[in-house]
Amino acid sequence: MLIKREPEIRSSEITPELVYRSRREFLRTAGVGAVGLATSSMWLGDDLAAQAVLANVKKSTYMVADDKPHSYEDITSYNNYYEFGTQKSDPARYAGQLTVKPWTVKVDGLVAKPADYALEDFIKPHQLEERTYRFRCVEAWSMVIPWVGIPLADVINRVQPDGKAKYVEFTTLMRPSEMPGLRGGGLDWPYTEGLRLDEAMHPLAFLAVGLYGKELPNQNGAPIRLVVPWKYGFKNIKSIVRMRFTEEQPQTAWNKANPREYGFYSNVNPTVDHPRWSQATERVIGQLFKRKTLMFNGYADQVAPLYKGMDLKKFY
Ligand SMILES: Nc1nc2c(c(=O)[nH]1)N[C@H]1C(S)=C(S)[C@@H](COP(=O)(O)O)O[C@H]1N2
Ligand SMILES: [Mo]
Repeated sequence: MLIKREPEIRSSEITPELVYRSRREFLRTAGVGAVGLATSSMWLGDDLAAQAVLANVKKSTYMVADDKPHSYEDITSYNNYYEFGTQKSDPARYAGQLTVKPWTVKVDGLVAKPADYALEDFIKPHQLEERTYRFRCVEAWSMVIPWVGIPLADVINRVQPDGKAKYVEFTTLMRPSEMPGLRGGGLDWPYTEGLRLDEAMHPLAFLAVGLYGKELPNQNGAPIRLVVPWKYGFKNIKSIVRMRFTEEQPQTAWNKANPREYGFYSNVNPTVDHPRWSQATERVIGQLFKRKTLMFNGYADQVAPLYKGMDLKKFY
């Protein structure tokens, strides 16, 4: 079923994977880090400017997965994005029709600088980096994905939550005319997620706007999505239109739909089974043998202190 092919690359695309790879190789051998490129304020709104910026970001050496990244084809054809349907192939088939430019993110709640931010004012080119993270879905499959984006903490520091804020809630776009899955899917739309503020400020928490040096494909959550690599995939909310800072723990779409199966924390934990299946192992997409699931998806050294003293069976 998962047939490996070369990624299909439109001739209009400036940075196919192979070019990207060789450029990365070049940058490494040339010892070049960040390459300063077009930084006009409309950079993400303009296809060419965005491609030029995204193809040349610095590669983070900071806490990345050691495995080889999955292919562009795997990452962009086997997706969960219920707004477009519940089949793994639905997002690739239907998300192309989603309009992602222009895009604004509303920041509100307990924050000093609430506003409707144009995406390009939210994501500064010089802060971009590539982070290759292991990704673990609660359905017990995993991939390794080279994201491009900025640390979530950078954005949070800029909008300045006030002293009372303890959580941040994220909301996905809800646009029935472009999202056929909103008619079903069993979730109470719009899709929402949340993090405790200290989790959100953790240096591993990331806002992705790109993948493999290109703009995020719609099926992966364009134009901006969350990546929290120590948590199950459903925490990684796509196509974010709102960030709200709160004192109370926000509700989350999956917890509302099935509180017994999906908790607020959703940390990857091989010792706490899902009520309907084990979390001890995972199927690595494209590989024959299962691998053992690691505590906090392999990021325990970095994130375990966030949960010190908590009963992780209770706070699942
Ligand atoms: N808005 C929204 N975000 C979402 C989902 C969704 O259905 N809607 N699915 C989640 C789940 S279950 C997973 S596993 C990941 C999948 O991300 P990927 O398709 O980029 O691998 O997105 C998460 N974010
Ligand atoms: Mo998932």
